[in-house]
Amino acid sequence: MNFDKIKRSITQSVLDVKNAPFVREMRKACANMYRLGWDERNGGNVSYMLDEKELEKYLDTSEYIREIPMGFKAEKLAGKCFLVTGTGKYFKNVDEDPENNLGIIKIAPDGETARLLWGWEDGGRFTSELPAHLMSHMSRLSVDSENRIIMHTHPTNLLAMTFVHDLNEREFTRTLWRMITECMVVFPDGIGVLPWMLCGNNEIGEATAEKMKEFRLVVWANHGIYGAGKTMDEAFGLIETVEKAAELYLKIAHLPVKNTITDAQLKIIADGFGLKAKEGWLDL
Ligand code: 2HA
Ligand code: ZN
Repeated sequence: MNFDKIKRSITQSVLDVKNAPFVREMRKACANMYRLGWDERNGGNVSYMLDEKELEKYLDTSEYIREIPMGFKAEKLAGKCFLVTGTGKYFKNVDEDPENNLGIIKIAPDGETARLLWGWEDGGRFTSELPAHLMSHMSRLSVDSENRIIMHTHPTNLLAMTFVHDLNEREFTRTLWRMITECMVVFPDGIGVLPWMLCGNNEIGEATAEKMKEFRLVVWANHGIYGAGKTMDEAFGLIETVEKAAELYLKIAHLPVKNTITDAQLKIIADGFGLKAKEGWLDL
């Protein structure tokens, strides 16, 4: 045993993976998402790209428990480590039982195999939406090297809105921008929208990742939403704001509107915060 290994084994007896700050963030996020009613049963999934140096404080990243084939290639992520929610697992249970509901994987050099470093103690595996997650990580990293989180969930009001609103992404975003003054501040870059597609496969993963090159938010019509962020708070905050705006939309959609936020006012908000609304999405 070399010195590093001895040091790590001593530290590990003190530092428990399930209480590492990044695992705590994931436990808290899943608990909040469940509490908000966004993640019924096994709905939703989250992936968090970890800093390997930080992870090494808790476990030996060169040793793995088992290998799990991913069914797609993510060469650009070879060697990267992710904390991921498990397939068939309930967000409701993540906080009290992280070792069975979460896993930490390291993408093998072939880019097609996930090496399990920790978690899924009951023999479980990563979310069925791993293709959409890892492909979206690659897209976001290509435009923002600091992106770490991809979050998928089923927010109730947003889902309802996809049944009754035009799915044109410019119109969908503009409606939401008008619902709360804060929306322009939170997502001036707009929201991408995909039509209904079958979930859990590479095709929807590729379509989501394509949109993620342009947007941090991608709606899956009649299903849910994907959000991306540098931090758990950023991804969560984006989705939370969209969901609140969708709730307002549903409360007023059937009523005669007497006051609204105009496009000129949306521009004032963007200017006031030093932001730029997505090019061509305001009618000025
Ligand atoms: O894994 O949300 O999209 C549960 C889902 C699938
Ligand atoms: Zn889903």
